[in-house]
Amino acid sequence: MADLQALAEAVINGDRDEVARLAQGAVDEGVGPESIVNEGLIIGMNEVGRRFKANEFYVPEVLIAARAMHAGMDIVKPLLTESGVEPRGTVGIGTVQGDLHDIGKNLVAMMLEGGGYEVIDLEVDVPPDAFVSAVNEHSLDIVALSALLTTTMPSMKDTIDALAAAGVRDGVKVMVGGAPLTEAYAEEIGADGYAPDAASAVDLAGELLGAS
Ligand code: B1M
Repeated sequence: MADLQALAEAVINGDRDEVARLAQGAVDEGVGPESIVNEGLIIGMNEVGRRFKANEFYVPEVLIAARAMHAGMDIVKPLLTESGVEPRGTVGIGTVQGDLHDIGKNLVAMMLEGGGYEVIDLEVDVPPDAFVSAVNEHSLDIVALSALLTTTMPSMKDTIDALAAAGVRDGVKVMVGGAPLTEAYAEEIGADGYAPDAASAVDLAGELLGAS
């Protein structure tokens, strides 16, 4: 019988080989890909997020765990597509113009993927117009903006303004995050939501799209 708790623990321990072995074992036993993601990989990453928030884990452990989670996702992803499980939504994520920090953004992207969203990663130093193009090209449900510098936070507002100027603001939700951000700043620039960390970002995406 597939042990999804052990899979979650292997993610927490950052044991990439064990994650791959257990995920493949679960697939071979006929466990559905959604269960493998929701009851194994995500449970593990949620705990990693909790430990990071509580200063029990630091960045290297988080990245090693995220890499391990990806080893599981690599096995499960093709099956999710095959089984016709609809993504919960499409998210375009990027670090805003002028900002090259991508560790947190990558964690958020991975957690959203693990949470069942299709994620279009626009990478770093993304100008407002590139977010607008992505909304049109990929029919995004959510635009997710990350910033780590106080000097690049205004680029989030520029991006929201560019979405409005292009006439696409009403059709997408905008979520923002990054170490220097606050809920108050998110409100001030007209974002739809702010998440302080990667685990909360998944919850927020669900709330913004009206899912449970
Ligand atoms: Co830079 N850097 N950095 N840096 N760097 C900071 C951010 C800084 C606080 C360091 C300091 O001075 N104490 C400071 C910013 C000061 C400020 O603006 N107030 C700073 C500076 C000044 C700079 C440079 C200007 C330095 C220089 O060249 N003089 C320069 C800028 C380059 C540029 O971007 N144009 C620079 C460069 C770099 C490196 C390239 C060396 C490297 C980045 C490598 C990379 O990302 N590939 C780097 C790093 C690593 C850091 C620190 C040390 C760590 C950032 C990090 O990855 N944290 C950082 C100091 C610190 O934070 N202790 C610092 C771990 C990561 C998991 O957390 O990114 O916060 P974080 O993401 C979290 C949440 O914020 C949230 O979820 C994540 C996971 O829980 N989150 C979201 C993030 N995005 C989200 C989006 C969401 C929701 C949640 O929804 C869309």
